[in-house]
Amino acid sequence: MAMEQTLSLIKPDGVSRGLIGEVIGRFERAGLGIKAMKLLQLTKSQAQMFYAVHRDKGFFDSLTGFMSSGPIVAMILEGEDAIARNRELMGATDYRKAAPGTIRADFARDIEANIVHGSDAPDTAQTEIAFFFNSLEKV
Ligand code: IDP
Ligand code: MG
Repeated sequence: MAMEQTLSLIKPDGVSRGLIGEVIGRFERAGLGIKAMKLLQLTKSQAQMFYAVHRDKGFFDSLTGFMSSGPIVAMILEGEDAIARNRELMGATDYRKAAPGTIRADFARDIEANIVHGSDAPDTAQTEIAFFFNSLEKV
């Protein structure tokens, strides 16, 4: 295990449904530290940049429309094995396959609007953190 940082997003559905505190509480109780945090709304083109890896997928236009449809919360989480532990707390992409007690199993009812994003590997964590935060915005 290594000390890691990862990017977490509470997606527009999580913010509009009043789940900011619920999601952050789960991270805090799991011992993940918050090293940066802000509320913002992506433009469609920023959402397209963030999700560029999915540009050839059939759901790309819908996904980036959804991700730019309202405010999101962006956070840097830090802890031992933070990337995998955040993904465990989130649950599988498809809420129907997410383990009981995970964020997506508990709250998502749509494969696209699934409450949270989390980086999936050290290299994507680094790129995604740099996409949202500059050095003055981190503790
Ligand atoms: P992840 O968020 O669990 O890492 P990815 O495969 O990276 O999942 O997909 C990014 C996001 O795209 C998902 O969180 C979800 O919002 C959306 N998405 C993934 N697969 C589908 C799909 O089959 N239909 C609609 N949206 C999808
Ligand atoms: Mg992903």
